[in-house]
Amino acid sequence: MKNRESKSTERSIDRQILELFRERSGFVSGAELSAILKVSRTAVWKHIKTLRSQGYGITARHSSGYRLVSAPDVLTPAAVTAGLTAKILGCRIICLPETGSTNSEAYRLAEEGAAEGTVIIADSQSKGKGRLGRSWLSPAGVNLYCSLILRPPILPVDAFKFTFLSAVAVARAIESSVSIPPLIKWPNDILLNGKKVAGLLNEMSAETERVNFVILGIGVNLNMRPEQFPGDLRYPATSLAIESGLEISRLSFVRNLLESLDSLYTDYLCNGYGPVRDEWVARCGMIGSRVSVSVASEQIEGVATGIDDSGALLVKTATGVISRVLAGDVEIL
Ligand code: BT5
Repeated sequence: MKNRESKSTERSIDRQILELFRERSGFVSGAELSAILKVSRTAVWKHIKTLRSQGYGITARHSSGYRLVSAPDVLTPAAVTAGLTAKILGCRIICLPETGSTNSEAYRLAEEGAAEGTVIIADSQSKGKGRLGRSWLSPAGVNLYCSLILRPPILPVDAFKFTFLSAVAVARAIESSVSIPPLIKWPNDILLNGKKVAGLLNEMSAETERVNFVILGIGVNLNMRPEQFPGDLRYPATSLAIESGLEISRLSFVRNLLESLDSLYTDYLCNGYGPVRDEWVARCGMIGSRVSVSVASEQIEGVATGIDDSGALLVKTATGVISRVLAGDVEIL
């Protein structure tokens, strides 16, 4: 127990040092660091050495102190939380080098009582989950795979709203990384230049009248290369790097995403679902388009006219009948 506490104190000092470096762009003296962190100057030096061993470029100058010159694109709790202003999301961040599925891990932790706002991030997944038993390709070192635990005071019938909320958050985060506008495709895809760049998988635990928790599972292809995509994917797929030609910082992306999710979630708790719905509709690339929807063994073709209050897609067929589609796969024709 004591050992675990001292490890977490050590990590929190690492995080505070990174936060101080980010607040000041220049040098921070060893004396100042030791006064703020309430540790000896020798201890400060040890923490600087640890951060360097994790890939942080920190220069030391005798007369001026320490300065951060580069940070590795490695997802660690200290790096993700440094300077994060999110109020609810990210209260606890767990970064795993590999796991089966971040959703399964989050579900297990939520059942054990993990707090709302807990975030699980993995560098790679060996059993990344898509919908309906499909799998999500999750190679190491290039993308983002994360799951968040929320405990919203809602009825189970309202849980679908969280797929819409995370789609808007992912679209916002993509928009702040590249200059190509992302489009949302009902129910759980984000497209860039018409190709799938992110997928969402929300799961929940509920009783008849109460949601115990919701898991928001988010996978975003950030730096995946063309040769890493197999030829048999359901829809054309891509990554932010392929479309923009830029190397995307996973760290900046996940921080943007957590900030977006946090602000949308707090707004949802104060002002309800209306603003999320409006932004989702504005960002949805298929309203007014001809679509073909597979629902179980049935195929419905028509024009997507909108979504209803239960999140169902409304499709107007050639006969003028409006079909409500609650779940299915959509192809934009
Ligand atoms: C989804 O399912 O799009 C939901 C994906 C959610 C993944 C995240 S990662 C973090 C969290 N933990 C998990 O275990 N899951 C979530 P669906 O609409 O069913 O799409 C799955 C289909 O997309 C597959 O059958 C493939 O054809 C294709 N696919 C698989 N991996 C892909 C990738 N990385 N990029 C684009 N398409 C992919």
